[in-house]
Amino acid sequence: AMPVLADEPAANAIDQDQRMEWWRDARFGLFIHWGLYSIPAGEWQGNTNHAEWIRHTAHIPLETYNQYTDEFNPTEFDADEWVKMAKQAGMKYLVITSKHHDGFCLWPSDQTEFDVSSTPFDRDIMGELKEACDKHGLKFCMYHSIMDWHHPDYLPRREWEKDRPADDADYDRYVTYMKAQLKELIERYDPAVLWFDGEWEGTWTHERGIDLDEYCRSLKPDIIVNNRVDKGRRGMAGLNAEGTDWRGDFGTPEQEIPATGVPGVDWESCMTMNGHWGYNKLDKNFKSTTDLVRKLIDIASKGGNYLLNVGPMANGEFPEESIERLAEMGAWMDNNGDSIYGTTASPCPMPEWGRVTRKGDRVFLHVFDWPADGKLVVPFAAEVTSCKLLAAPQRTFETNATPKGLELMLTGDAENSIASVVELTIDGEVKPIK
Ligand code: H79
Repeated sequence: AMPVLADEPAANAIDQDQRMEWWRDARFGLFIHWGLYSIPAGEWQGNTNHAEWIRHTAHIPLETYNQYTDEFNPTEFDADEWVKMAKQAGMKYLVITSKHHDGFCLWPSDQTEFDVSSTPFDRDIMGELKEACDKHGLKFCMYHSIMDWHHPDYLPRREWEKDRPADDADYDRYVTYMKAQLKELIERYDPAVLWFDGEWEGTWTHERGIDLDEYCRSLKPDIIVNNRVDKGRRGMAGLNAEGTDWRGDFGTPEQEIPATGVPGVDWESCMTMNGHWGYNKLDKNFKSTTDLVRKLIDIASKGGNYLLNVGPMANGEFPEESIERLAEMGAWMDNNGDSIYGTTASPCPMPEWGRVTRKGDRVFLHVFDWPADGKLVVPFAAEVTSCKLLAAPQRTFETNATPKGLELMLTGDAENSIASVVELTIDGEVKPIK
């Protein structure tokens, strides 16, 4: 056979820009952390600050934690309801924990008994969600933890683990298990994204990352994989270290938003609505809808995606506070989503009054602080052909070119207290002014 040239793409490799097209347009997705940990709901022996890490943070013995499989019975679970809430919020994709660090599988896996088929709720949760996503036009995606505190072959052990003997553990055998599971997930549920996590432990290596990335791609050539498949991620900032050709299609800032855009790099900030990923019954410290929408705008203005989390309860329902916020974000998105979907990063420095996004010949000004005197300076020079409110296009405004930038003469009150979006149509270039 002909030798394959080093710079020749694999036969099944699909161009990255092509694979990432829907993802870049989507901008807004729902993260779901759900598993056995939703049953203790954050509480263990009087301590109430736990969540999806509860087995680790409360040092729960394996045999004790395993007993939650007898209790997992989310009779109120309705995949259609969940997906409809995401859709109405304006989200374009959904990422759910097929398996978190505790090792429990939310689909009936042929590879383990530690799965939903060993619970009273013997239903294919992943299958139901995939079907609902297809029905409502959302991309169905999966989070899958590399770290696994349950599998006998996973290494290393935590220092407090006394009940999972390490003597006969074989990490290669664990990786074989994980790959067999991923084959099940890809073949049965066809996830658009695989969102890996728990890659930071010393047992996971760059070589293993390359192998896993190629394995997933061999099963589904257009799959999108996050950078946690490999070892490039640097801390919670989530972007890759420079100097190595790390695998993964996008960076993963966690609970933070980059200070500026990152030209040429795809990234997605994942964030909680309150202070936990998994359900915590006492955590009522929810961000306001205004805060959440402005985070989405801030992220879009920097060219990133926002993956916003909900931690459903053990009965299968979303917490009331999450339902409210999704609905309220949706109300803003209904009128203003055109300024988010399919946009690219701001063409100018970040102004004090808000944020800026762009789509072709249109520039969107997200005004957080509506000026009392009506004067708004946008730090770029451009030929403006129209200037109006996106959600109330009958309200048009005058613009003047000044040395500091384009000056808008806003009239009337803010259209929306979260963010009023002014839509500019531009003829020709947009020249930023520093
Ligand atoms: O699934 C949610 C959390 O349970 C999980 N990721 C999100 C999406 C999560 N795992 N760990 N953490 C969050 C915080 C862990 C931080 C650390 Fe590290 C791991 C500190 C040291 C090792 C990451 C890697 C940050 C620095 C190095």
